[in-house]
Amino acid sequence: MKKEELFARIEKAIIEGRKSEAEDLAREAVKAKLDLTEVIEKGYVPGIQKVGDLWEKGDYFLPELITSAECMKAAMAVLQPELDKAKIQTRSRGKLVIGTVEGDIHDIGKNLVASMLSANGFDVVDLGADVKLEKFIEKAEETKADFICLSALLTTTMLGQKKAIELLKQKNLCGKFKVLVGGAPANQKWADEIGADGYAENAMLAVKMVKRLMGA
Ligand code: B12
Repeated sequence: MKKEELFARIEKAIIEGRKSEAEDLAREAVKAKLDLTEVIEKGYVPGIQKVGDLWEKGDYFLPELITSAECMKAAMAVLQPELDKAKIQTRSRGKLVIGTVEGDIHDIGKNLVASMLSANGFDVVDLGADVKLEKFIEKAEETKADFICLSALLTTTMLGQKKAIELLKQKNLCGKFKVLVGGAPANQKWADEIGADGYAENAMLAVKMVKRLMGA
């Protein structure tokens, strides 16, 4: 099967919520030794984005959304160990604590950012979703992280990104950790407004930005 055909089938499997097919296609990509980053960016991500569009148009409802999200997770479970194996660097390029802020259970995008950073040689401590702001800071201190990465998908929860930076200031920890923000409602203007060190629109750009900030 041609690469483009595989990407199109992956996208369709995510949109139509066919979990075993989404997993099988991930296995096929691994077997064909394709660049898995490209497979994710050109197959899986466009799939879940189209699901979002369908939901916004009112063509999809919550059950479809959940099914597609599960397909995405199942496929990532196949791809993640392979991405880990492909890590070229053995010495860590830096450590990051990442999670979705409290009140927010969206974790697909955050997981992609974590996967890509990990595949690019960074040490990633993934705290999951709906994470208390204090916990980000505690873990960053405990693990001596370089970055705190805050994901938020809701306009309400993105305020947690601002609060986390305020909390760091209160604790006199500003400057100790670089804070990165992301998620659909965030943008560069928001990042500047709240005093974040960086913002990236997607997982690939997040890797680029972290590398730049680490001087790597
Ligand atoms: C899938 C989905 C769900 C799934 C989540 C499953 C999961 N495990 O994540 C389910 C069905 C559970 C869900 C629930 C809800 N959802 Co929802 N959901 C979505 C949907 C369709 C796609 C999100 C997604 O996964 N996108 C794909 C990933 C790849 O993109 P991404 O998340 O943006 O991440 C990329 C970048 O943003 C960036 N990034 C992400 N995080 C970070 C972090 C850092 C540090 C950096 C640098 C970069 C970065 O890189 C990522 C990869 O490229 C969006 C619609 C949309 N268009 O976004 C709505 C959406 C986010 N949901 C929405 C809503 C309202 C809800 C609910 C409140 C619905 C309800 N009434 O119950 C609940 C939320 C409950 C809660 N407390 O969190 C709204 C938010 C509206 C708003 N402006 O606040 C949206 C925008 C839909 C809409 N238009 O109404 N949802």
